Amino acid sequence: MKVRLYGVPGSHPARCAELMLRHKEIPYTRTDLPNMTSRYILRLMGYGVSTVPVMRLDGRRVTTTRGIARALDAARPEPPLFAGDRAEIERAEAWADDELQDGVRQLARWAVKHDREAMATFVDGARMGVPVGLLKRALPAIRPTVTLQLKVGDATARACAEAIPGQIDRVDALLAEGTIGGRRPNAADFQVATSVRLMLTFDQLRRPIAAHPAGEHALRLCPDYPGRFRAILPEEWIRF
Ligand SMILES: N[C@@H](CCC(=O)N[C@@H](CS)C(=O)NCC(=O)O)C(=O)O
Repeated sequence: MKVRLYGVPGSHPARCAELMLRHKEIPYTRTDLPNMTSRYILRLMGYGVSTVPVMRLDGRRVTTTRGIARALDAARPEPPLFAGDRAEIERAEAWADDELQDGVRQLARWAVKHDREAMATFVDGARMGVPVGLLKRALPAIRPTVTLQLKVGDATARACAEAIPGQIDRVDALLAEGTIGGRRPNAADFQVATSVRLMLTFDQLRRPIAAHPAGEHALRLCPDYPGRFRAILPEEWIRF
């Protein structure tokens, strides 16, 4: 099986796809496209979507984390990504994909604008065809172009931050009822864990989230993840 995965540096859904590939023990190569311009490149590559992850699987184009989960299960059924109550797993996966993933993405986009140091921390491990050290040296020139496209306002970011404690409670509930957190992780496990893992890159959220089963689950499934946001969130946005 020949797999090439495309992401962008720091992308939590791209990490979700990577974790599913590793879970299936499918060798792959990863390429990172530049953040905030990836959508134009994807169009030129013929993927017909504007978001990563996308994947080339034995010559076939596969898009989105949910599409990738199903394509991987079809290509290599063991270990399955939907073992057990498939409807419950798909419900949790859809919630995590639609709500959890995007809320923390919006907050991270706002935070990149407000923490000048953050961008450099998220390129650690990036596979863009240039050494990471060189990439970091180029960031002062690249940063203004990228941040210009980060259009998340304070009201949106605040709503996303305020939603996090409720989302963590919901992840705890999914763990308690056994939809996720079983012996063999499923597609919802990877979808949930990578979004919670991105939350854990915020200095102000790390400790309260790590105290929850949701935090322990994210760190267990996704121990290595780049990036750090310093204490740039207004305290009144943090509702733990
Ligand atoms: N929910 C989808 C979309 C993922 C998504 O939005 N990815 C972001 C990176 S984290 C992206 O590619 N954004 C590019 C853009 O919006 O231009 C999935 O899981 O595949």
